[in-house]
Amino acid sequence: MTDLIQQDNRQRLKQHRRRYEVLAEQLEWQKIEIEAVTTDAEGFSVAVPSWGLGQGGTRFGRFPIAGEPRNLMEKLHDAALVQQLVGITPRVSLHIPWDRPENPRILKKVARELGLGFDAMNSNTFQDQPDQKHSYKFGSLCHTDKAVRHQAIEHNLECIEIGRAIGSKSLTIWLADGGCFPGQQHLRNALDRVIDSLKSVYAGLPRTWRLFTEHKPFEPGFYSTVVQDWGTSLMIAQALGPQASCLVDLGHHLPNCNIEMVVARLIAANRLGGFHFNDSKYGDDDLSSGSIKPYQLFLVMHELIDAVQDPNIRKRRPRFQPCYMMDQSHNLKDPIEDLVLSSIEIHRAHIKALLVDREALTYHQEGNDVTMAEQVLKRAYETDVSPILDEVRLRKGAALMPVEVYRKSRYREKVTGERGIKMDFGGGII
Ligand code: PSV
Ligand code: MN
Repeated sequence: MTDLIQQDNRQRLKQHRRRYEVLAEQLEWQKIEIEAVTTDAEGFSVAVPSWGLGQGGTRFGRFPIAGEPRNLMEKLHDAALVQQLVGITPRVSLHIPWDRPENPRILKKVARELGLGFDAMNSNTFQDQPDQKHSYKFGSLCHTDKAVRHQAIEHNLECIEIGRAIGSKSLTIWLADGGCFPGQQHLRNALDRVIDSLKSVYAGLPRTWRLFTEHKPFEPGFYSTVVQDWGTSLMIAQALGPQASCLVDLGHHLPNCNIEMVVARLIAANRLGGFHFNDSKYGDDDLSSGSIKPYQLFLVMHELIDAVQDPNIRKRRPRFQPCYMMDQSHNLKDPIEDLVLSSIEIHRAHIKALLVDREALTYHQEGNDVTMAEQVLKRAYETDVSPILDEVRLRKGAALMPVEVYRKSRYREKVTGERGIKMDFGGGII
């Protein structure tokens, strides 16, 4: 792959250099030094979800493609390929038990050889497993039965154990716990039980680790969800302690929610822990990042960069750096292509947010000049930063045209011989 990338890059280099120079000149007029932006952009990375490497499905069905990864090792190989192509996805986020490794130490070694590390661990108490003693049908950490809660706590502790062995530093907990009908659950007591259970998980957290709670307003509970919004997620983090914070999945909001406001509030409360990037049009949460609301993605990034550059935030949290992860699992696109392009869209929003003239923005905000303030944001958003994105990939030895190179490599066709086709047409997320 490396040879193919270099060969393809060579053919495009001249044109890229020209485009980069034109943008450099354009930014110079705005008193922005392109090299400073590119250097900053080189520090960007986003984790790949292991479950996004397989063909996703909807709850109505799945359309398998040939050559899907059959196990964790094959998923790692695909993740390494994504990283080779884009250079900004050096970590994978694992989901247990889907990705339970036979030998975590060997897994860590293989990953290192492939140039990969591990991001947050994800626990799964939203499905029953064949060897499981108690069912999660009526909840896990919130369950009325102590034995079920205990089983869910133990599962989360096991995720931490595996994570420690492979070099992860955080645990993300998303709970499907909730109800489908009014009266099914005592709304306050269910939350009390979740907080109580989470205290036991938190007690098992290594000192250098972080625990993220991920809210979601509905699905699979269609009437109520125990951790339904950022307010509840914040209550939990505050009840647990300083190592707990909130994870924002961009698809987990009710329609028209102002997500950048949620982000700003969580930053203000010092509890923004991380992101699951994806996009959403209606009630879905698996569309490719930046495919539906790219301006929203930019505004979210603007809040993040604003916080990173704010000396007051830095005083409180010198290393303010929420974890960036993708969480999408597409049912139509080739997952590798989807992850490649999505990581680039998130990076694009990040770079555009770096271009915001924050001094001018503050000036116009203080003077209540609505038009000019908005224009500052729009100017950054409307700048075509593709040459910077390309330059970062070039400097990292990745591809100027990643999807084209991937298709040229015929990777999917090549692995199909070995992997075959997973004849799973069932509904579900994976
Ligand atoms: C739930 O919809 C979610 O966003 C959580 O992050 C899960 O871990 C993931 O999706 C599973 O697909
Ligand atoms: Mn998620």
